[in-house]
Amino acid sequence: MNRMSTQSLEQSAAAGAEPLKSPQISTVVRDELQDVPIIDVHTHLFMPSLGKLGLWGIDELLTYHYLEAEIFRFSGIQPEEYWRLTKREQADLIWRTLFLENAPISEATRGVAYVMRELGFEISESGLREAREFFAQQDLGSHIGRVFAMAGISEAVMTNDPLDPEEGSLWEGGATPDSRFRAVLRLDRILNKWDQHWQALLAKGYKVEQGLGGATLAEVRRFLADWCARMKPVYMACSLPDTFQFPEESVRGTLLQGGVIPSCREHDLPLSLMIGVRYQVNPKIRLAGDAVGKADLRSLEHLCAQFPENRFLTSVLSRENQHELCVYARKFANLMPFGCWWFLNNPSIVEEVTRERLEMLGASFIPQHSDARVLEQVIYKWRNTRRTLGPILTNTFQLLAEDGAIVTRVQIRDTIQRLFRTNFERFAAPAQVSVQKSAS
Ligand code: HDL
Ligand code: ZN
Repeated sequence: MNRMSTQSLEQSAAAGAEPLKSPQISTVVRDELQDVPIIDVHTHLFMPSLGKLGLWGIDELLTYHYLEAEIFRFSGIQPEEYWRLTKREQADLIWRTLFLENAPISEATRGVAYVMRELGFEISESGLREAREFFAQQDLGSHIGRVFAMAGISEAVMTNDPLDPEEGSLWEGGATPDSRFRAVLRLDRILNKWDQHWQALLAKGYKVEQGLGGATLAEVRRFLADWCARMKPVYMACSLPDTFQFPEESVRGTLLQGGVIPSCREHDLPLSLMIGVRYQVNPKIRLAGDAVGKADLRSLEHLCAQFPENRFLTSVLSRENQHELCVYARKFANLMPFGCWWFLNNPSIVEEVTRERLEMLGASFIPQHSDARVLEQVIYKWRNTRRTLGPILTNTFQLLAEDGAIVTRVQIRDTIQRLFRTNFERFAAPAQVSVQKSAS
C-alpha cells in the first residue's frame, strides 16, 4: 500500500478517506449506520393532519396484529370473545399473557419490550400503568419528533387509500402536509377489488363502467391524476396475491396495463408491487389472518421487460422468491427490490436475504422498511435492522479489504447512504422527495 505523508494521512483521516484496518471496520460501520437519517420507504403511519388514522401509544403497540396472532396461540381465548373486548382489555390480556406470564422472546413481543425500556418503563403491571399515563400526556407533534429521532429516521412514507371513506374525505378537505411524511397512492381497492369499488369512482364523477368499457381506463387515469395532484405521492402501490400473473386477461390485468402503468409514466412515479399475499386464510383473526405464498415472478419479468420506461419498486413476501428477485434485479435496472417484508422481517431471514442482495446487487437495492402501523414501532424495527445489518456490512467490507481494496469511512458512509436514502430518492419521484444533503 502506498505510504501517505503524515500530514496527508491526517487530512485524509479527517475527511474519512484514510484506509481502514480490518478491526476498525466494524466500529465505522456501526457508527455510520447509527448516523444515517433513514428514509422509511413503506409504513402505515400517518401525518398528524390525518387524525385518528395515525396509531400510537402502548395500547396500540400491544394490539398490533402481529401480537394478536400470538395471543391466540398462548391464551385460550377464542377470536370472537377477543373481539368483544375493549382495546384496553385486549391490551391488558396481551400484556399479561405475552409479557408477564411468558417471556417476550418473539420478534414482535421483544420489540415492544425494547420500546418500553427505551421510554423508561418496566415489563410489569406498574410499567403498563405508567406507560399509559406517559402517553396520555404526550403532544403528538413533538412525540413524533422524539420517536423519529430515537429511531434514526428522517421521513416515513405512508400508505394512503383514496377510496377509504375516512381518509379520502380528510385529503379532499385539505389535509395539511408534514415534511416528515411522504404520501403514497395505494391502489388495492381498484386493482384487487374493482367490483366492490368501481361505483365509488362513478359517484365521484369518473365515468367508469364495471366491465371497463367506454372511457373507463381514461377515467381511471384522470382519477389517478387528480389524486397525484392532491397527495403528491412518491409512488403508487399495490399488494398482490401469490397468484398474481401479468399479462392476464383480467380486470386487474386491464387496469394495470391501461390505467395504472401509463399513469405512473405520466407522473414520473414508480409502481410499488408487493407480491405474495394469501389473503385472509383465517378471517376469524382479521388483520392477522393473512398468510404467504410463493409467487410466479415471471409476472415481474414481463412487466419490467414490457414497460422499460416504468420503474417497479418491488417486495416479495415468500422467502422462496427472494433469490429470483435478485436475479431479475440484475436483468432489469427499472426493478428496485426493497425490504424484508412482514413475515420476512426477522433477523434469521433478514440476514440471508440481505447477504444475497449485497452479493448479487452491490448497494443497488433498499434493504429494509419498517411496515410500522403504530408510531413507536419504528424505534424497535430500525434498531433491529441496524443490529442485524451491522455485522453483515462489516463482513462485506472486511472481505473487500481482505481481497486487496482500500476501504475508507467515506466509502462505507456513501454505501450506507445509498442503501438507506439515495437509492430511494433517485428511484422515487425526484420532484417530490427533497434530496436532502446527507448529514456530513
Ligand atoms: O399490504 C401491506 O402493506 C402489508 O404490509 C399489510 O399491511 C400487512 O398487514 C402488514 O402490516 N404487514 O407488516
Ligand atoms: Zn405494509
